[in-house]
Parts: sequence; structure tokens; C-alpha cells
Amino acid sequence: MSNIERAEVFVASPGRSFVTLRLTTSDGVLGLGDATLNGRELAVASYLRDHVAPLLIGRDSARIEDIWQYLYRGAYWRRGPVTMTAIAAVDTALWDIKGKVAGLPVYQLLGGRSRDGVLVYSHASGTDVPSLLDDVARFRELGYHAIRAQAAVPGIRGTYGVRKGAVYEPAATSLPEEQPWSTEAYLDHAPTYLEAIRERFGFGFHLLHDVHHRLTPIEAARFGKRVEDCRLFWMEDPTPAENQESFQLIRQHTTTPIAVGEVLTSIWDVQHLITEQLIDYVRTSVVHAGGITHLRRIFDLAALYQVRTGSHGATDLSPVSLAAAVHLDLTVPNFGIQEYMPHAPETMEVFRSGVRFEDGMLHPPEEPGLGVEYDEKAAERFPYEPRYLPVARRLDGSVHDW
Ligand code: EZ4
Ligand code: CO
Repeated sequence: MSNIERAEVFVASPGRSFVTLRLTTSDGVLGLGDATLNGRELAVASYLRDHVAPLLIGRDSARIEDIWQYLYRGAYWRRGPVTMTAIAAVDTALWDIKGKVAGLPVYQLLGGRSRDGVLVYSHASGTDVPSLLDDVARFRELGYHAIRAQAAVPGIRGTYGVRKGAVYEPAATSLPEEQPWSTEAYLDHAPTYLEAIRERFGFGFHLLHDVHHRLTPIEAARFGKRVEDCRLFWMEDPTPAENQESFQLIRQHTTTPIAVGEVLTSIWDVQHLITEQLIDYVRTSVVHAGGITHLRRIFDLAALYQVRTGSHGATDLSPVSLAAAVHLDLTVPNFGIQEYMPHAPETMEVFRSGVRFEDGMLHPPEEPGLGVEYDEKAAERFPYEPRYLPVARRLDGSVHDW
């Protein structure tokens, strides 16, 4: 029996902030899990250090499902991003360990390949329409078969999704930046640049767009209807999803596919969306939805209703999360697409990952486990610096969904 002997939590900011869990077994096998919750990093670090680590010591590292149930049911308090991210980190680390013990990459433990590679999309953006078009051209040249497009809305400083430097990083300030928002200006502008992209580049690649929770259901219905001829792969998070029923209203009006789930943390948060076929892609992720064990359960439910996967994969999900996602994506029958934003070079100095990008697809490392190493010496060069996501305010000063 190989027991969990140590549970260490690392918090560092190599390019951006990451929380990483490392488990060590009595046989000296190491397992890594991502525990990053953007802008709330220390809450998960404390949950793990203060409330989870003491419960893990001495437990059989092979019992992944049992440990998942123990941490989920055993907490009494259920769901929510802090709890589910902490459980995810443990679960991911245990899959990593199981792979190393078995001498197999994690995707082999999950049933083996269902496909040759993992189709990804990346983020094109622009401060205006011409610069967005240039960026789309650049991603086409880099070999992407799927591209998300976001452009600044004229007069709306800090529109969601517009990259400033080489890497898109919305959590950029030591206190939340307040950014103005106008739904009217966005609804007038966004369809015009999506149309301009199709006019210039045609239909030979997938085009995606993230509404980022900014619209009401009827506004989202109008948007989806307006862009139908652009044949989007999806419109993402058209409206906040606390009310799962509200997506019925969008569905009544438009055939533009819908993707939801990056802020949702459990199967119960997407249950109605899936079973009523109110979405086409479920975007829950390994790190925020309870790890590989729970995400696979969500994906299996989705498969019954012809909902495909489209996991969140922004830069605030660490290379450990990305590797875990690629292993899972490779195996699930109802895979759709994986979000992928390359990490900053500083991030890759700390996380050595064997995940490989080639011809618009990601490929997992073939070594046992997840195939990612954490260099804690390198991490020491990047001490934790708190950063917050922005907050959006309507032009009258009231808070809007960011
Ligand atoms: O705003 O990951 O689809 N991707 C996204 C991301 C999220 C960030 C929040 O931490 O919506 O850019
Ligand atoms: Co999104």
C-alpha cells in the first residue's frame, strides 16, 4: 500500500498567480494538482493546508474515488468554487500518482485514446476591427483551426477579452480595476466584427465568441439571432447561469450554439442545462469542477443529451490543469473543443510540461502520470503577488456582471 505521506501547497506568481498541491506517497511518488482560483488564491491554499492536508496523511493514495467522496460528503458543506477547487487539486494529484505507479500516462487509465489529438481554440483580439483582423490572420498562420474573436467596443475602455501584451491576462491590478460597460454599444458593435472576419477569411475554420455573462436572456437571444449567418462554433456565457431555466428563452429564438460552465463547479450546477438540452457545450474544467473524477461524471451526463465538452483553459488554469484536461479530452467520446492560451515563459520555467501543440491540436506527454513537473526552486524566484479581476460598471455607475 502506498500511503499519502506529505501534502504541500505552493503559492507563487510566475507570470501570474498559481496555487499548486503536491502529494508525496510513502514510496516517494509525487502527484501534482492545480488549486488556482483566480483572485481568491489564498482561500483555496488555506482550505487545503488547514482543512484537507491533515485528513489525507496516511490514506491509501490508490483510492481516488473514495477520497473524492470522503472530501465532498465529509465536509458536510457542499459545492462552491473554493471547496471544489481544493477537491480537484487532490483528485488530480491522485490520478498523477496512479499513472506513475502503473507506469502509464493518465489518458490510458481513462480508457485510452478516442481521437488522435485535442482540437483547441485560442484567443484573437484587437483594440479595433483592423487589429482584430490582423490577429485572426496571425492565429490562422500559427495553425489554429478554431479562433475566438473579441474586439474593444468603441468608447468602452477595458472591454472583456482584449489583450494588452503578449499574453491575455485580465487579473492585472493589485485591487480590482473598475471598467465601464454599455450593453447597447456592445450589441451594436460585436456582430459587425464577427461578420468582418467571415467576409475576410471565409468559413474554413471555427469562429467562437465569448459574451462573458454580459447580456440578459432576451438580449442574448437577439445577439444569437443577429450572428446566425456567421455560423459561430459557439457563443459563450451569453447570460449568467445561476438561473439555468433562463436559457430556454435564448433557445426559443436562435440556433447559434451555446457554451456555458467556466464558473460552475459541480454536476448539479449544469444538470438542468444539460438534461433540457439548453446548451451545446459544457465548459466546466478539471480545476474548478472537482477534478478528473467529477468532470468525467459531468461529461458522461452530457453525452446522454448530445452535449459536447469545451473546457475552460485560460492562463489562470495552470499547466497541471491543462495537462489533466488534455488527458481527459483525448478519451471522452463527446469531446468538442478545448480552450488553450499558451502560458507566459515565466510560467513554463516553473511548470515543466510535456504537452505539445501541433497543427491546431494538443497532444499529451507519453510519460507516466500527467507529465508535468513543478520546479519549486524556480518558483521561489516568483513570490506571490495578489492580483484581481476587474469589476464592470454600467455607464450610470451601477455594478454589472464582469
Ligand atoms: O475570464 O479565466 O473563456 N475564458 C474566459 C476567461 C476568464 C478568466 C477568469 O479567471 O472567460 O478569460
Ligand atoms: Co469565458
